Amino acid sequence: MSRFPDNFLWGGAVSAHQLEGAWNEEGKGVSIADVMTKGAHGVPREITEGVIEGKNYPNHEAIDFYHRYKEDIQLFNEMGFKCFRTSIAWSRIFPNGDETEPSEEGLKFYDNLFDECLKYGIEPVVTLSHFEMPYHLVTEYGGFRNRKLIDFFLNFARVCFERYKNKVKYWMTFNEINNQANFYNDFAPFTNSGIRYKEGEDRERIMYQAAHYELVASAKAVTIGHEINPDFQIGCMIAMCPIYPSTLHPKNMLMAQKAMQKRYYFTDVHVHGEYPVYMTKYFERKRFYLDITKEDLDVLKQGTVDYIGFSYYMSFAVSHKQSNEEYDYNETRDLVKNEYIKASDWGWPIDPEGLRYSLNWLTDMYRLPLFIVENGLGAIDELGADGKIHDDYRIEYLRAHIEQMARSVNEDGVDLMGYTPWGCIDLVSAGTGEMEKRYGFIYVDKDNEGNGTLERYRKDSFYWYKEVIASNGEKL
Ligand code: P53
Repeated sequence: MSRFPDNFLWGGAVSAHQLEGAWNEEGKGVSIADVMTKGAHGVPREITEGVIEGKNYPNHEAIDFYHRYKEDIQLFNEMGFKCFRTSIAWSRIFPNGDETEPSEEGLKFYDNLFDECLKYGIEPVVTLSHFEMPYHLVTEYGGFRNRKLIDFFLNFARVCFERYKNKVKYWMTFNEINNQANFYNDFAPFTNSGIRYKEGEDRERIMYQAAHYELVASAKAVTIGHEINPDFQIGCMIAMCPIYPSTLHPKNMLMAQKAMQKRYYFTDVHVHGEYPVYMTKYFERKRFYLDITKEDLDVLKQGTVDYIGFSYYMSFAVSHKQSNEEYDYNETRDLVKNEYIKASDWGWPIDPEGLRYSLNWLTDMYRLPLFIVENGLGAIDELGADGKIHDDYRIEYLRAHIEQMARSVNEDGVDLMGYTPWGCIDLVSAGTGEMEKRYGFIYVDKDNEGNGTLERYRKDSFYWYKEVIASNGEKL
């Protein structure tokens, strides 16, 4: 007996800005990903004021998927992909973000891309906003600080839904919308919301306001999408890192619960169409007088999602600090190392059971179908002289996670739609901008400095994953 449903969506995931390149071709505007330089583990990417000559912007060329997508999709087909998750670069469709008419060249590219997938029976799974809003919306409007962004996003969403309504069925609105719960870090507010903080600003209040506008934009997009095609399946997208208590001390248990609320209330709004009461209480206590209108609350109620898409890479652990009587969560301050599990070379804890825990937790909380739209191991790979890449560590990581997925489905009854491991072809890391933090089944010959032939090679994991798909998860 098969361990996954017959129609299980095996595939792989990427985002436009991390692989397409062609950053200024055929009318594309500058996006927020185009002004981020290369960093490294422990070295943040610099966010520059516009594109500055002489800096290393790895997303400008990325892996040149824009010109090589046919060859790459053929390789995905060779692995037997049932689906392919990518995003639509907002700045190809609306170069500045505030135009009224979309760019036909941009739309045409995604027509060709989706047609190429459908030719092989590969179902496109599309994220609308994946860390790549037009940069003009940052400089001119302050990103999602500004309510006007709701309408700009909706113009974009409407155009995509109309244009691809017969090609794309599975959609997601905002990628990892809850990353910005880590608002002390500059990366997440910028990539999620196009926010650059100024000295002395109340980072947290600004983040909650931006997230509110995004949640409204998302809900409205769900409603519009369902009007355009009632068969659309439109999901949210959450970065799922379950938060464990550091010890058995009840204060740590309570701290873990409060931390989970701060990272996952986003899901409550997406799924239930309203703010959980702990958040309204929190806003009151903090005196965050947010711009949340009666009409917004109706919009949220109307546009609840069809499924929960989420990424899973790791779990977190949290410890309560004596001084924190209110049990407020500060992701930069409160996370601690979990001594029971190992971490990747980039310090990401590796915790396969945490995936089963997450699948059960999300099911208990929300009772919706779940879709694991990212999972994987970022690692250094060695290209051998024989053109082979022996990435057994990656196989081991994925095998352990798929094993937990199978148990969740078969023993726990979790309703799981599919699995799309991240960076199915090597691409630019979002967090560090490195090429050499690789996730792929397909190796791309390019290094951190941008040197290489861009040639593609099948890794050992390529052949392994092909067998996993062919056996519907039996042969791990
Ligand atoms: P990279 C942080 C924590 C969890 C997921 O990440 C994250 C991040 C941001 O770095 O991002 C997601 O490339 C994201 C992808 C990203 C992938 O995880 O930093 O949706 O765009 O590439 C892996 O190793």
